[in-house]
Amino acid sequence: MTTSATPDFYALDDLFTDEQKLIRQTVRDFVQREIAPDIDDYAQRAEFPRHLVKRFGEIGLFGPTIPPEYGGGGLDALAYGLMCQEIERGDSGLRSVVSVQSSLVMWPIFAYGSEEQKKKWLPKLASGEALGCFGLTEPDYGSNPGGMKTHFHDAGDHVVLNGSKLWITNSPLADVAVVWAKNEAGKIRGLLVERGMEGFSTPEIHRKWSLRASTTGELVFENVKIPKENVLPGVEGLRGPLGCLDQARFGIAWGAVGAAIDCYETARRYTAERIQFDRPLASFQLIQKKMAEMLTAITQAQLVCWRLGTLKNEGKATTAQISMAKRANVAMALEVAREARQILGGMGISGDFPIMRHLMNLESVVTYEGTHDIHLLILGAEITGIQAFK
Ligand code: TGC
Ligand code: FAD
Repeated sequence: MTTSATPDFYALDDLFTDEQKLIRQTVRDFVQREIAPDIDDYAQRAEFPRHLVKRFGEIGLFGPTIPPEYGGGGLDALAYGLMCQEIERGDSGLRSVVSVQSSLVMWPIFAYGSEEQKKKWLPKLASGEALGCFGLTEPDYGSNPGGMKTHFHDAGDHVVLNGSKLWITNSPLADVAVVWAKNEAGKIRGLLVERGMEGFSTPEIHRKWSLRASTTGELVFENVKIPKENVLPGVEGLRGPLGCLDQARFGIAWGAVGAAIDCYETARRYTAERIQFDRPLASFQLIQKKMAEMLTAITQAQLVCWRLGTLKNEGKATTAQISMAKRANVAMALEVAREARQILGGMGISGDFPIMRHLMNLESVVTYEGTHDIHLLILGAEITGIQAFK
C-alpha cells in the first residue's frame, strides 16, 4: 500500500468507477510526461507554460462537467475533482488555470449565459482555443466583494464599463473576462469583456513568490463600450459570483490533496534513500511520526473529498460543506508541505524537489477563493446563524 503512487489507506479506490480511475490515471500520466519534467524551470523563470492551454483542452481538462453539446466532457463532480487533484500534484498554478477556465468562466457562461453566449464561447474555451479569466476582486474589495466599485451604465445598444479588478489569474493572456460590476441601481451583473475592446487593458503583476508558473494581473476598464448581448442574462446580485466560487472551491479542496500527495511521496522516497548516522532516515521514530501524521491527514482529506463529490453529484453539497473542505484541505496541504520540507533538510528548499514550490504556491491557495479565516466565518455563520463578517 505504501509503495503506490497515491496513498489509498482506506481503499477509496473501491468507491470510484473504472471511468473515474481511468481519467485520474490519464491526467496523472500527462502530468508526469508533460508537466513534471520542466515545471520547476517555468516557476524559476516566473513564466506560464502557455502551450499547455491547448494541451489541457485536448485532454479534456476544460469544462469536464459541461454538457458535450457545448464542447464539455459531460462528466460528474468526482471526475472533475480527480482531475484537479492530479493537475495540482504537478503545480497549483496549473490547477488554477483549470479551475478558472472550468469553474469561473465556462460554468457562469453555462449557468447564467444566453444560448448565443454559450455557443460563442463554450466550445472555444473547452478546446483551449480561447482562455478566460474571472474578475471579482478589486483593489479595495477582496474578502468583501459586495462593496465593489466597478460599475456600468446603459448607453442605448451598449453599456459603458469603468473600474478595475486586481489579482486576476490568467488576465494578461485571457481572450475573455467574466467581470462582475454594478449597474445604475447598484445591482451586481456579469459581463463578458473581450480582449481588444477599446479602453480595456490587462497589466501583469510581477514579483510574486507564489504561483510563479501561473500568470496573474489586473483588469482595467476605462469607458469600455460593451454590447448589451455580452451581459449575462441569468443572474443578478452577489449570488452570481458566489455561485461560481462554490464550483471552484470544490476543485481546490481536491487539488490541495494532490499537492500534499506529491510532498508526501517525495518525502517517503527521500527518507528511504538518505542515510544519516549509518541508517536511512526512514528508520528514525521522529521521521516515522511525521510520515504517519502526513498519511493520516491526507487520508482524512481524501475521505472528505469523496463524500463532498458524491453529495455534489446528488445536488446536495452546501456552501458551508464546500467551505469546510476547501479550508481544511488547503491547511492540511500546507502542513504536509512544511513537514515534508523539513524531512528533506537543506534539499527541501531546492528546485530539484517540488516541495518548496508547492509550499509557496499553497500560500496563495490558502488566500484565494476565500481566505482561511473567511471560510471559518462562513462555518461560524452556519453553526450559529449569526454572520460575523460585518
Ligand atoms: P451574503 O449577504 O452572505 O450573500 C449575498 C448574496 O449571495 C448569496 N450567497 C450565495 N449564493 C450562491 N452561492 C453561494 N456560495 C452564496 N453565498 C451567499 C446570499 O444568499 C445572498 O443572496 P441574496 O439573493 O439574498 O442577495 O454576502 P456578504 O456580502 O455578507 O459576503 C459573504 C462572504 C464574505 C462569505 C463572501 O462575500 C465571500 O465568500 N467572500 C470571499 C471572497 C472570495 O472568495 N473571493 C474569491 C475571488 S475569485 C478567486 O479568488 C479566484 S482564484 C482562482 C484560481 O486561481 O484558482
Ligand atoms: P483582504 O480581504 O484585505 O483580507 C486581508 C486579511 O483580513 C485576510 O487574512 C482576511 O482573512 C482578513 N479579513 C478580511 N475580512 C475579515 C473579517 N470580516 N473578519 C476577520 N478577518 C477578515 N480574485 C479574482 O476575482 N479572480 C481571480 O482569478 C483571482 N486570482 C487570484 C490569484 C492569486 C495568486 C491571488 C493571491 C489572489 C487571487 N484573487 C482572485 C484574489 C483573492 O480572491 C483575494 O486575494 C482574496 O479573496 C482575499 O482578498 P484580499 O487579498 O483583498 O484580502
